[in-house]
Amino acid sequence: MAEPRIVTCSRETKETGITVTLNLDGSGKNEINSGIGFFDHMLDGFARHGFFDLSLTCKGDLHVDDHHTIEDCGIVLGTAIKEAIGDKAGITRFGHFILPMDDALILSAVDLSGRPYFSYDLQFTGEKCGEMETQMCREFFYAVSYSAAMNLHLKQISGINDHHIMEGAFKAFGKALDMATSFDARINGVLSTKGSL
Ligand SMILES: [Mn+2]
Repeated sequence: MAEPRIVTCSRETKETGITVTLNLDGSGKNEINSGIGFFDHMLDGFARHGFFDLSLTCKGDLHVDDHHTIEDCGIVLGTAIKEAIGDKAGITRFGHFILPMDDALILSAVDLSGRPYFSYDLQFTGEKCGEMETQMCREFFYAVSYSAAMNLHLKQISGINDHHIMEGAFKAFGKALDMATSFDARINGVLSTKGSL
């Protein structure tokens, strides 16, 4: 295989300071410190099940709320994904997974098309999981999808427990992205009728 696809991205604003190092060809080991325990737990599931090595540190304005921290982590992670996949030569491009987690069944489908599109259909009943607002799940994945310029669909097929629904979504996304970023020896160059993505 070619060199591992590793990038580091940083972003500094008055609201957050974030550094992400992502290795698409990793083993799932990760070190996540966003300041929000539940969100760290979600990113651990994404990295572990996508076999991405991920380190993320964020110093955010959590005295306000969790909004800027989670949204901005999505922006930086999406940027890292975009940079790490590079010219997309030889990769599968499409990925999908249906992940069961107890009561929850979550579908994730991605196309690393270069055209951002986001479709989201998760329904939470509570306002929070730990210190993470459930409505920030949508903001996070929206930020990832447009920063990475990917088409991302997340759909809840079933589910009752908010923790399971959200964790199922992060893991399903990791699995789908792992598939989309994987190399296929049959692919010569970029897999597109247009010749580039
Ligand atoms: Mn859990």
